[in-house]
Amino acid sequence: MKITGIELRRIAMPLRSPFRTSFGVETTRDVLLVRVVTPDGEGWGECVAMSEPRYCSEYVDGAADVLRRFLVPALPAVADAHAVKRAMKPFKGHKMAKAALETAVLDAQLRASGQSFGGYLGAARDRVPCGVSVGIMDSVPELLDAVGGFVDEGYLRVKLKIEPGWDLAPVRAVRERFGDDLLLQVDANAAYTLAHARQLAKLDAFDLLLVEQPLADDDLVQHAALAKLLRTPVCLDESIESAEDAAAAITLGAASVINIKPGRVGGYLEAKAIHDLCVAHGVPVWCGGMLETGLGRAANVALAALPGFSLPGDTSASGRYFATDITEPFELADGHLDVPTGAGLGVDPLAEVLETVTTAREWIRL
Ligand code: OSB
Ligand code: MG
Repeated sequence: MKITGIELRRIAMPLRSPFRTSFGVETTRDVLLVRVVTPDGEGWGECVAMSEPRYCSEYVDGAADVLRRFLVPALPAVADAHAVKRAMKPFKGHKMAKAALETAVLDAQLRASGQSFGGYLGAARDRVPCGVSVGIMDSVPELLDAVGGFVDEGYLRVKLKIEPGWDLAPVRAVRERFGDDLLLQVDANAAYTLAHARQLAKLDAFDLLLVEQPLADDDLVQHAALAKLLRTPVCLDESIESAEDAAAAITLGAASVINIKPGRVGGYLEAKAIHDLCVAHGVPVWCGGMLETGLGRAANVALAALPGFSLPGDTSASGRYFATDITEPFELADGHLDVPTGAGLGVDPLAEVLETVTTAREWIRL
């Protein structure tokens, strides 16, 4: 497929409510979109980097910079997604920027051939069970209200964000209020150290599905040590940036579950490789989220339909995040989202909405 040029488009998406984690508060999702233009059509990729380098080292301005200065100029004039991945490999890191470009090319390629993301990746079902990630709140009653709202909407699993000082009490309160049948898990976003092992082990009493990324992203050995001290399964998010990282984590015993985020690992090809590796090792995976718009969500929902995704993902409905999405909204039905079936992502940006949220755009000719 010939590539004519690339548009980098920055949009600002107000969140319906602030989303607080152990690393910061988000009130507006600042998103970089990559649009690949070919003689036959176009393709879209959403960069999941955040405004500031707090979740990981990437941030939106940095992603835009590495795309325009290094990744886009390295593209062959004729390329498919695999060729794009190879061409970007000499540049270290910047997985989220790479993922956005590779996804845009993959979308263009699949739209041209009439195949859906789900079909291409190997989706095994036509809808996926959905969980919801619930931020840190000012009080336990406020948290119980929020969780109650999501349970009423039909979410099949709840993830609570935790940090030191906001862990046992909110988990206990949610367990007591919503009962033992609620699928419940927690995510620390690297807020603890191994010195907190005894505190974290107290979470064992609440029958959690898993504890996500308790320790720092580069602490694989310490995650392995912690895993031996907990009954709750340890899941890794930030620590896993490649299939090699996943293999190391599994070998070390640092993770018994893996959160796959395509942006964090450099794209859907790598995400699929991690899925295949985990299936081969009997390690359950689930699809994480980065507060994506409908464009990123479409591809995530397709990925989450692969057979190894045996736990509900952070693939919530559009309305959990935005009053108005840039695509037709993803809506929860019976706790599930439908996997798009149209060519490529199977969803299109709504031109007027996209215009209203756009804050900057730039065209790079190849
Ligand atoms: O750690 O999974 C995370 C959002 C932004 C950055 C990191 C994380 C998250 C979430 C929200 O937990 C997942 C979602 O609903 O998109
Ligand atoms: Mg996480």
